[in-house]
Amino acid sequence: MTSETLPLVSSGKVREIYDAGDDRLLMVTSDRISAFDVVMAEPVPDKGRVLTAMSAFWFERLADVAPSHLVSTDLADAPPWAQRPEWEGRVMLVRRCQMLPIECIVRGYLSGSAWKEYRASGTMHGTALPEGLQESSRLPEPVFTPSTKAEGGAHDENISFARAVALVGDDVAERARAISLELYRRGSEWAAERGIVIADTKFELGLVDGELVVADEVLTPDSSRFWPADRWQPGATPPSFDKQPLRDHLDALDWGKTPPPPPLPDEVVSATRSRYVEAYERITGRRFADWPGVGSEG
Ligand code: Q0N
Repeated sequence: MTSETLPLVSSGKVREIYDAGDDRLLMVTSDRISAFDVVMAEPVPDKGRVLTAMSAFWFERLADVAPSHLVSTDLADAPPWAQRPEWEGRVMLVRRCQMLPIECIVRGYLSGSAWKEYRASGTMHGTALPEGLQESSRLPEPVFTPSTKAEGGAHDENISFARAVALVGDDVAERARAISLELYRRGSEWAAERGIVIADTKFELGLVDGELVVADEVLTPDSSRFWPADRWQPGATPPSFDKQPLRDHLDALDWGKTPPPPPLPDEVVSATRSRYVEAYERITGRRFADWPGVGSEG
């Protein structure tokens, strides 16, 4: 089967999803990287494997909080048309679920759009926060701040919990919030003990036979803000654990942050790759070299 006839279901900035039959999907995570919402021309080698391996680690580790959509990361379990050596280590065979039409965001620190809102009005997601917080301050407790997908590439739109209830129902909304908060609590505590602050994160949940399952990717640098714990301090913007070499490079250029992206020097690509691998090894305690496909030139 040629690429034109692969059963593509969706193609995103960094990931393709294929219909694997039998109520299964095959998610293939690429090595593409974006900065300031623009996808760079050069891939970051092994980034797709790092994201896949890290999600698989969390799905397993957090399975007692909620079941996940993950069936297998073994390429041998994928359909015959998927047996491409370059996909080794970056595929997830998953259960097809009915995705909730909300993004389940949890924030533990005041950053990004939440910091901008607080600075302007003393609130986060419309709710008052204590006075005196600074950029990057740790919140008194993690907060569930759901959003919906905006149309046509616009940014996501914050929604109230009441609006989430209207979209998915009382019971599902409450379970989604409880699961999201617990995943964040457990994951961020684990990561913090290993020198990585997870400032905030986005979960995508779905339903299978009436049961909520964790879909998409989980607690990766692409779905979360990762900060080096030793660089965190209230009142400053910590560097991104994974993308800072890339951002520093782009900031030094006179680039308008609109396509086309500037070409990336090898050193920037290589430094960025190292940060992803380091995040994986710190969080999992496993050697990335042991993950399928690593070093196989795929
Ligand atoms: C799915 N995406 C892209 C929401 C979707 N396990 C699943 N079952 C059914 N559908 C999907 C999954 C997964 N994972 C995921 N598309 C379909 C991810 N997001 C993008 C943003 O909007």
